[in-house]
Amino acid sequence: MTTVTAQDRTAAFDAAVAADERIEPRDWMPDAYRATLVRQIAQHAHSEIIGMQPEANWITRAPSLRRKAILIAKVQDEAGHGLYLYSAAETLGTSREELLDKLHSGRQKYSSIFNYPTLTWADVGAIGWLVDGAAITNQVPLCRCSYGPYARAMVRICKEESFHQRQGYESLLALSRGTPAQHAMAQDAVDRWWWPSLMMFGPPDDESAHSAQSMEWKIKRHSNDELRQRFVDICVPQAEALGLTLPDPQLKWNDERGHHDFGPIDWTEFREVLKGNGPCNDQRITQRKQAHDEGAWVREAAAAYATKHATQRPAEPTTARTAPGEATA
Ligand code: FAQ
Repeated sequence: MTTVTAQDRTAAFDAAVAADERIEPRDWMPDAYRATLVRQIAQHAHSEIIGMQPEANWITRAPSLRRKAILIAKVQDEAGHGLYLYSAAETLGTSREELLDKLHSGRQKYSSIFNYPTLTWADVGAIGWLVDGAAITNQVPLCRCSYGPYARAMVRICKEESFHQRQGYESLLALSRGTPAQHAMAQDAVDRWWWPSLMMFGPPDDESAHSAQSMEWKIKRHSNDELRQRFVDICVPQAEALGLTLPDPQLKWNDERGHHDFGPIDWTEFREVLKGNGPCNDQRITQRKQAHDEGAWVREAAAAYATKHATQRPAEPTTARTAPGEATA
């Protein structure tokens, strides 16, 4: 019998990643790869569920039944994304309870973007256009992530995010083409959400602690700055079509680079938000913990129901099931 050494396992893992094969839950993987995935997937899952709050703030005040129905569906989609992602993290041996506990106690992060307030209805459109737009730019490459369950979750999430982005764009377009007051409201929302959206991509490459290793493992396929640049290039013509201005006087096409140049990002603000000093950090976590506590009875009931059905599983039917009125063979 041949003995598989740690070296053999590492070599097999490296070869699979190099060949663009997927790593699956039962495959051996380095501890640091597992830890990086749990960190990123958890942060992503937390972002989806905390991200429900700023938009849900407008459900009761949506300007029409159609807008309300769309917004409810969108917020519900974000909850679903969180659940796919917690499930992906579970395949790495980390329970949802543990991750939620880390979120509630501040030991794990969620995206900086959700610490900003939604002050007007136009913010819902700006979130759809810019925040979902940034999310898609970042997440489409994650569909090719080396870890199978994360990559597969991302395929479905990206389809839904893409719809979210379009609804945000359409909503902003309606405002931009509306009355002068509506146009001004759309412009004000874009002015406030533009820079925080650029921060979603993470710190600049030379300050990104995890990028190099995550790219080597093919968890991340592009660096933070590459994706940020891609997003800026996508948004400029879309802003023109919307009739809105991006709040950056230094934004201009650079023929030599084949990209838009843009002004400096306020990384001090980013770091402050990450430290918990953003406009809504306390509110988001307080509300999240309250929702978790108030939902305890639902989790208990669901667990009791699952236990009951696991112990009282009905015997397999011995004959084929037939629809009413259908003749049995
Ligand atoms: N906010 O070394 P890097 C959405 C942290 S989903 C907070 O560059 P990495 C859908 C980072 O964790 C939005 N923290 O890190 C939606 C690390 O800290 P740590 C979320 C940030 O992982 C739309 C440290 O800084 N999307 O919007 C942020 O290689 C509308 C050093 O950074 C994802 O999570 C930030 N912006 O790259 C929902 C996508 N940036 O862990 C509702 C998946 C960085 O050492 C409504 N995640 N940090 O303590 C990723 O692609 C990556 O994790 C990055 C960061 C790109 C976010």
